[in-house]
Amino acid sequence: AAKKEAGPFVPKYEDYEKVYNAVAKALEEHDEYEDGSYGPVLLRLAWHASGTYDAETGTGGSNGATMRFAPEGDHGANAGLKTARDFLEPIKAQFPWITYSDLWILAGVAAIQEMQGPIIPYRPGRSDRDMSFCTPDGRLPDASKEQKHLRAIFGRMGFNDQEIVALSGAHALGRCHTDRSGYDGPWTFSPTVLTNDYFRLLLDEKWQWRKWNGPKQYEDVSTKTLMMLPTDMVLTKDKGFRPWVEKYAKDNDAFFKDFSAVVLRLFELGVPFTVAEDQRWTFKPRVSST
Ligand code: CCH
Repeated sequence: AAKKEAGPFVPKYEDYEKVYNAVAKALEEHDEYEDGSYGPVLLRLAWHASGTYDAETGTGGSNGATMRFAPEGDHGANAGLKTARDFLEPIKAQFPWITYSDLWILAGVAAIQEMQGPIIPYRPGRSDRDMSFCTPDGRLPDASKEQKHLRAIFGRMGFNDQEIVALSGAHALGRCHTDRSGYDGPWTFSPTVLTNDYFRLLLDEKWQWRKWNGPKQYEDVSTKTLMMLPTDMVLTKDKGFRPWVEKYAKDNDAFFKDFSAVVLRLFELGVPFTVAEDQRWTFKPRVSST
């Protein structure tokens, strides 16, 4: 009988699950970073990889992982994301069959879930592309701008007002860094746990312009330890945005449900999947939520 040839390696659910678990374990082990987790910066990497999508031309999005290359890696909006890419290098080395594009998004899913957020269904299918696929600068939002800009940037990806507000709830996580964006400080008191606190604080705290040498940002009047960007505050001022801020501030379950749905869409923009929509996978969080 002819010797059976080993065909090309076709990764299955169990293989991606191993990668998920490796990211989750690395998050747990490297609690020395900043507020105690690489989760926020990993989520930002997945968002900036995806948020370059342009629905009209079908360019950008998470397929390609073109942020590996200059010029895209050097775009101002991507300052500091090398930290997240470097964090994932050992995992890429351990599982060389996964593409950077699928890995960055899987790491974003793991970051959300391991920071006690909702389950984000996932499917693979992204391929890495060369630097000729780098997107032009200016596709990601500018924090100093107003509602017109937000609607132009997110509208280009295909998102409406409700989805813009739900996505912005990610700012419950992480912080701004003066050496990255120029802004400074966290939005909430628990920047490594996903909650609807961003919306609650937006409405419940009094905010004033911070007096400092940096770019224009808000600080909370009572503790002066939290911050909001001009684009964050716009969500409470605009008639189309505000009702959603109020809804999510009152209802964490509604926020989690809508956040999961919109992040799933964000992470899939522009990806030519061969796996059907009803074949998405979910991975079990390593952390137990409270
Ligand atoms: Fe954001 N974000 N973001 N953001 N963001 C920053 C940090 C994080 C804007 C600006 C900034 C989303 C939408 C917007 C995260 C997730 C999301 C920073 C500080 C700026 C500035 C960067 C620094 O200095 O390190 C603007 C403007 C918008 C839209 O209007 C969306 C959407 C998401 C995800 C769904 C996360 C997480 C962070 C924290 C990163 C960290 O390193 O802690």
